[in-house]
Amino acid sequence: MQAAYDNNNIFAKILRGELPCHKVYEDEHVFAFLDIMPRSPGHTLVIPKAPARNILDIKPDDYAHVARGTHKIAAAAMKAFEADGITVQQFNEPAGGQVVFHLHMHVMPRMNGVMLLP
Ligand code: DGP
Repeated sequence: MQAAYDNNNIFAKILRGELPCHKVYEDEHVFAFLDIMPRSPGHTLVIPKAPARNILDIKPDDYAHVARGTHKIAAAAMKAFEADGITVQQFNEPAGGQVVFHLHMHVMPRMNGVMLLP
């Protein structure tokens, strides 16, 4: 069984305005900001405002908002960075590569010839 949602995770603190971030987008349901360790120019994280540890925890309706937000950010990032493509990535639980336990979608613009950083 997976752990319960922790209200003190870093992204919950960013949502509450307790920690700074570079905000990219916000609406009623989602919040987007630049990743502090970017793996590509414009690497953005899209998170639900609803408390959800990861995809295994989120309600379908809340996940639909995340999908909509990710779709919007991907299209905007393609334009803003004149990208040739976009990588969307998401990790769940430590075994799945998750480090911060508030669901987040990585949106990484890709330019031909520019490698994703590790
Ligand atoms: P993961 O849970 O594996 O998807 O990795 C968490 C990502 O969150 C990683 O790319 C770095 C980013 N990150 C961690 N702490 C902060 C922070 O305080 N601010 C921002 N903007 N990004 C963070």
